[in-house]
Amino acid sequence: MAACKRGALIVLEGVDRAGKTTQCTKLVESFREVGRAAHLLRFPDRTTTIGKLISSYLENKSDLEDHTVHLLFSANRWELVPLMKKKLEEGTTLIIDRYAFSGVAFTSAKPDFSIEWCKAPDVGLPKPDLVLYLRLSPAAAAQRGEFGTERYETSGFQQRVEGRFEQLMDENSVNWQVVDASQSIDEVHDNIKRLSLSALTAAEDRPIAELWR
Ligand code: ADP
Ligand code: 2DT
Repeated sequence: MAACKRGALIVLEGVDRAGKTTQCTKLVESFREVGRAAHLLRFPDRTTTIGKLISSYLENKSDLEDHTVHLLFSANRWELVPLMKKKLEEGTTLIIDRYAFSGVAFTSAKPDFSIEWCKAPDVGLPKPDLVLYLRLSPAAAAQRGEFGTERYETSGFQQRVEGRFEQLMDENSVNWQVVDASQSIDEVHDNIKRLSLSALTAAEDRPIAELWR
């Protein structure tokens, strides 16, 4: 009997209001419409014990030392790895709203944090088969509404984060695809859907790889 084909691990990254959440939801629906199992995850997952500590920090209800919160964001991914592997091996594609790349981009945008230090705790996580970077200028993002009130939601910090994402994308060990997020929701979706279905075809007969290793 032929072994069951695995699902693909697809990550959406980008700055605030680039459309990640909108597109993740639409992508899961599209996979299901073509008969492929798909499941949506987001990081941070604020529902776990670790996720609640992170959520309180992001809402400015508590303070955490910068290295400590970075490691908590990473731990919040590691705690989901058994579930992620199980779903992928069952043939379910995972669509993930933010992953380790947000972890590195946000912490390394703080003073005195190197990209190298920031990557270390996430080395060995399940490696995405595709990372879609929704690129949007700060001016276009501003037209989509005001910043919220959470930590990191200021234009100066978001600009530094954007610079870090651009640096991370120079690495060719990760399958980055840049999508112009200034197009209409349907146009962005059509691009993302095409890239994602072809990533699934390429991934389904291959083992799950390890990130940054
Ligand atoms: P993110 O998860 O990246 O912060 P969201 O998906 O929550 O972004 O979208 C932020 C806001 O922008 C929402 O009000 C959403 O309806 C709107 N939006 C998303 N994509 C587009 C688009 N392509 N064009 C115009 N508005 C968009
Ligand atoms: P949203 O829930 O609105 O996406 O905001 N972040 C995220 C980090 O600093 N490190 C991480 O590892 C991850 C996944 C990005 C979550 C905020 O938390 C930041 C914005």
